[in-house]
Amino acid sequence: MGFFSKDKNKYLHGFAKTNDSLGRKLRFVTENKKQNKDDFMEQLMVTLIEADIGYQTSELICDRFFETCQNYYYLFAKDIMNFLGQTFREVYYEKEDEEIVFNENGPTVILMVGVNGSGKTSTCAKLANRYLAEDRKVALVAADTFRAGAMQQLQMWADRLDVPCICGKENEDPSSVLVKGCRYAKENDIDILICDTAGRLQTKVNLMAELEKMTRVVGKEIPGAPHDTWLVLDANTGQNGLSQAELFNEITDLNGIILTKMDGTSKGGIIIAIKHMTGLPVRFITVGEGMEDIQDFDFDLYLDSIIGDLAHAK
Ligand SMILES: Nc1nc2c(ncn2[C@@H]2O[C@H](COP(=O)(O)OP(=O)(O)O)[C@@H](O)[C@H]2O)c(=O)[nH]1
Ligand SMILES: [Mg+2]
Repeated sequence: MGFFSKDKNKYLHGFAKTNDSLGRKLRFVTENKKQNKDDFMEQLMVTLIEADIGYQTSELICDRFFETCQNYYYLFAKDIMNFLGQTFREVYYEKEDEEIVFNENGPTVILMVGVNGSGKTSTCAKLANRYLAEDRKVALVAADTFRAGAMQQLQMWADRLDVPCICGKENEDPSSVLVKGCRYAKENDIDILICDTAGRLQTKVNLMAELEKMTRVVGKEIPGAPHDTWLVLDANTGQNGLSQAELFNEITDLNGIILTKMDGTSKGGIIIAIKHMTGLPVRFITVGEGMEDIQDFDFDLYLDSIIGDLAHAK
């Protein structure tokens, strides 16, 4: 199977927990499979749902699996795992992942959105660190003006990274800070402008109006901006993460997810559910509180970490 051939040394430690919960349970189910198809299907559904894959996505995975693997009872566990892996892959890639958009004619503006505590501010710093390592000129914008502490937090990261941070005053309109950030970026030949925003849980109408305004003002300053709007989601919120993704995707033009705290107790199944339900790819995962604890998301490695061991078994 081609998709299990990746270098094991590149194993993402952030997926260890996913492997432990989903992988271990899938292994148990396939090694102790029920002969009755309905019973086996139920076992499989429960395992997938418990791993945060969500009801609709789990149902689709089961349907597809049984279409291609009718004789499952007579197969080895490793072959069933391979079939399951193929099914995960099919469901994930039903919609192709779009590439990250970079602006060729000026600063690329990245807007980070998401609820409070999801990891936006620290992820801004991790991304900045990463783009700096790619020799890009980076600046940060602290547009979370609702808490002075939030701006200070980003400023502290900026100092450590030695990148400029454009801050507003407490309670200043976040859009006006974004405008300042965009102007700074244009005047200083910044390649990547990473904008932290507030994550207040508020009414859908207010949130929509605020995001709409932020998007509009940056677009006026820099054509095409924001080039990327990424939803930052705490992987440990499980099914609630899927609801957040659906809500934000409905009210703003998202083009990716950053899944944080994958080093926590996350079950990781949410990745497949989000992609299936919203079409949004996971761009990065974060696996700790350090500046370097960010990784590209690679679906093949993710899949390998869940089911690779058994699928590779002789
Ligand atoms: N263990 C762990 N903690 C994280 C990760 N990402 C963020 N955090 C922590 O989560 C908390 C909230 O993060 P913050 O960036 O302030 O979230 P914000 O409110 O969305 O801006 C902080 O204590 C972060 O250090 C991660 O990948 N792993
Ligand atoms: Mg913050």
